[in-house]
Amino acid sequence: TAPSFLCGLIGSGIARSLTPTLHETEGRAQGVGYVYRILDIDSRGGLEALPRILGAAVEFGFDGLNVTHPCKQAVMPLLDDLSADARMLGAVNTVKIDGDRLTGHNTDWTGFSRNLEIGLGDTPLGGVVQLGAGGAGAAVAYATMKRGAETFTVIDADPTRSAALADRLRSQFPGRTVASGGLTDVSDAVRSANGLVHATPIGMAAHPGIALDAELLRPDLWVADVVYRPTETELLRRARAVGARTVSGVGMTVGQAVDSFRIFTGRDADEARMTAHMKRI
Ligand code: SKM
Repeated sequence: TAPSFLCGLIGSGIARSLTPTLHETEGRAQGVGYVYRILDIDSRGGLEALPRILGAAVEFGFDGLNVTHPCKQAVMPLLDDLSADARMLGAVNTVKIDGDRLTGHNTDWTGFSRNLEIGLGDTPLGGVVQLGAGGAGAAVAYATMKRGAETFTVIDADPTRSAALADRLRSQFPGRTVASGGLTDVSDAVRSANGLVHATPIGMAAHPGIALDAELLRPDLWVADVVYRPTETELLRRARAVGARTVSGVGMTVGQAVDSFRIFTGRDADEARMTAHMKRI
């Protein structure tokens, strides 16, 4: 008989997540049984319920869990082991369950890293400016540094938040040049950068618009977005219009699912098939 897998997503406000259908559709395409459940902490007592939900998943024989906001740090002390990168990043979005042994991984950064690789090939990243230092920001900054950004400037509307991320990156990547700033620093930073990573919620359907003055976009500036809905944000549209190379957020969402699928099942997911599915839903 074909193998079967039981997985899920723990977090808050996740009823409309696309991850369950990405996993289940890929499982079906591979001819294996695959059930992927939403385990929303909001209806189960909030963050305090996390140990209980995790324990229940182990008891019920789950193979693995994705973990999203606001549980990516809170889950860490509940695990037996962490991948080196998850430990370094200080965030877990994927938990592999083997019997009663729980191992934490992070596929947000691997997903974004491969997305950059697919989108930009082996073009050197050069100097990079990133807008947004929140949860997604930490993972994409880590990926960008790992892929060899020469210099890195992180900007956030809350400069204490960008300063904190910059401090973390300096200790993760000793010897590399990392700067931080607030919104008044955007123009100068973008003018002297080769690439722009956008990691704020602006551009999502609920937060329409663009996070910087579109006049700052230029043909020789590559632009990567983490926002994946809509698939073409205003930022990407304007960047493409001036002839810039663009990398869409769809790839990061698919990339984290591909990597989590492999961790949960030991099987490779078909990235092109998952991307096609993601664009259909
Ligand atoms: O890290 C991912 C997570 O694996 C799944 C997810 C979702 O489905 O909303 C969001 C991200 O945090």
